[in-house]
Amino acid sequence: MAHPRSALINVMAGAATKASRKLVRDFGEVENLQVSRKGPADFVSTADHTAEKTIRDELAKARPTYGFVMEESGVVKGKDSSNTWVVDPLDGTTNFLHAIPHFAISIALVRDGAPHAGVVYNPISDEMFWAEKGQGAFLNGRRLRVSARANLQESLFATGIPFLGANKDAQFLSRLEAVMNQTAGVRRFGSAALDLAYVAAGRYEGYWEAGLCSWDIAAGIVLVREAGGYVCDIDGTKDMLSNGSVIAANANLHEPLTRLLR
Ligand code: 2AM
Ligand code: CA
Ligand code: CA
Ligand code: CA
Repeated sequence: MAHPRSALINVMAGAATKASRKLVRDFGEVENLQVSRKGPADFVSTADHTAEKTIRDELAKARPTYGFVMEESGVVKGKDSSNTWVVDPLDGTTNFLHAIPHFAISIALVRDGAPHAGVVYNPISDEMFWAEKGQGAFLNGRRLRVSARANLQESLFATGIPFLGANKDAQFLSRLEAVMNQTAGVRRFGSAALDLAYVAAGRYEGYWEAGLCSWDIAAGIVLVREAGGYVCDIDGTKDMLSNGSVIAANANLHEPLTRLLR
């Protein structure tokens, strides 16, 4: 039986679903979208902006006092300073613009500075991942657990490859080499939010990436933790949301992966 969603998750999942309808219609129709650049290879389209506006309107309607941190429109302070929505309306824009069906909407609620609830929705596969602190993690109503694998040699990992103009991760190649030489494989699918959701679902044993932003990871962090996994930052400096580097893995492999990466 599908696990029921809380009122909070209903608000978040409802906003993601509503925004996804136009994204799905625009998917594969790049010629109808206006695309611009925020950096040399950092593209944004009218689809990103439209999705963000829908999400913002839906969330504000349901929780008028909460603030926002949004990738495209920035920070909007709320009356309630302890609750902030952290929104990436389209994670995987490069995939979206290349008609690759691997992208997601990521919505998190950050409460008193810590990720409290997260929704990551891939509208093409119709996979709705959600989690709330203390309540577990779910995929379309089925409870999620991280994988139980304990050997690096049998395990599959994901990362993000820095792109033209990205925040430089000077150690990327040495970290990749360390992991690829010890494991069954490394994948790079291009959506940080889905990478974390896949760790929560036990598809990857782990994932790491540096140079990210809070909206890429806030929702996925809740998913991984509520599925029984661990998440920390790569450097050990604690605040992942502002630092933008993550190591996420199942409970068995988090420490071995961290050792390979540091
Ligand atoms: P975005 O699609 O929301 O911009 C990690 O790889 C993150 O980097 C992705 O989640 C993606 O989020 C962002 N990113 C921005 N430009 C990118 C590019 N050219 N290639 C890959 N990822 C990119
Ligand atoms: Ca972007
Ligand atoms: Ca993103
Ligand atoms: Ca985005």
